[in-house]
Amino acid sequence: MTTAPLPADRLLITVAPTGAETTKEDCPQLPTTLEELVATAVECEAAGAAMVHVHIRDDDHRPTLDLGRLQDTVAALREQTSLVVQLSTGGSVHDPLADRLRVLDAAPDSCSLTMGTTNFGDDVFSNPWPFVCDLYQLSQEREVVPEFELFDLGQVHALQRLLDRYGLPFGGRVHCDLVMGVPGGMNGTADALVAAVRDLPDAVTSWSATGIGRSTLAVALASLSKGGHLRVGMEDVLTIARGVPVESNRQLVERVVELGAIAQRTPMTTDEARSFLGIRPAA
Ligand code: KMH
Ligand code: ZN
Repeated sequence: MTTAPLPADRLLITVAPTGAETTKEDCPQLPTTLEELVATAVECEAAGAAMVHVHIRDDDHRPTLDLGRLQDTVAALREQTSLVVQLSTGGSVHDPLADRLRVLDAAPDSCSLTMGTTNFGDDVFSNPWPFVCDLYQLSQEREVVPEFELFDLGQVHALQRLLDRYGLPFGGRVHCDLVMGVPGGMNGTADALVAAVRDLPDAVTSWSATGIGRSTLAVALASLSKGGHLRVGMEDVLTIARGVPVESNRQLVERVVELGAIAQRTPMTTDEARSFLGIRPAA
């Protein structure tokens, strides 16, 4: 895999448009159908996103890991966009581990890979160590580039342990995403971000951060000031200001493009992102 060094002013923007937690009833503008997801992805690419983190829904708008739907989603996103397609292997807190492993059968460019179990509001997001190891080895075998999701400092440490045991991911790059402000995970503050970044393994080649809910701006600004990248989207935040609902994922992407411009960072193109993350060029 050839990876070109990019100027440090480039900013990787990942959009997480849907998630598994918000209902369509509570948020009718949430993209839950394939048509809505693709339309959102097209808009977000035009606005500056280079990667899409995907959760899908069934005909009743409920989270699903149905393999046929996942395959159709990957195909549609590849046809209509040039975004790096990252499928969530986190799914919802109710998904069995076996179904989450099977996500890789849909052959995405990238997959999320959470580095440990986290209390998740009133629920538990289960990621036992043997599951993490199985999923990582499967990603290497299938040549899918993982994004390591880090919800707390213990998971930063666990990433070192995983890399020591199984070596580098497919593509040779190590990209992490700090998911901050989940009730049960690390706090969504600049101080917590600095602590997590300080402890990242030396093998990490890039990292982004996202702040859940009200922590979104604090985390985005802290990430930019530490030279990190950004994830935004309606999976993570549903208000654009206190009490003001988000209208669309594009609105969130546009806002971080503006924040990036103030920090003199330019959104990466999708081709640049592929090279940067060690993902094969688009077919
Ligand atoms: N929906 C959460 C339980 C991921 O996508 O990998 C897990 C999650 C992380 O969203
Ligand atoms: Zn997710």
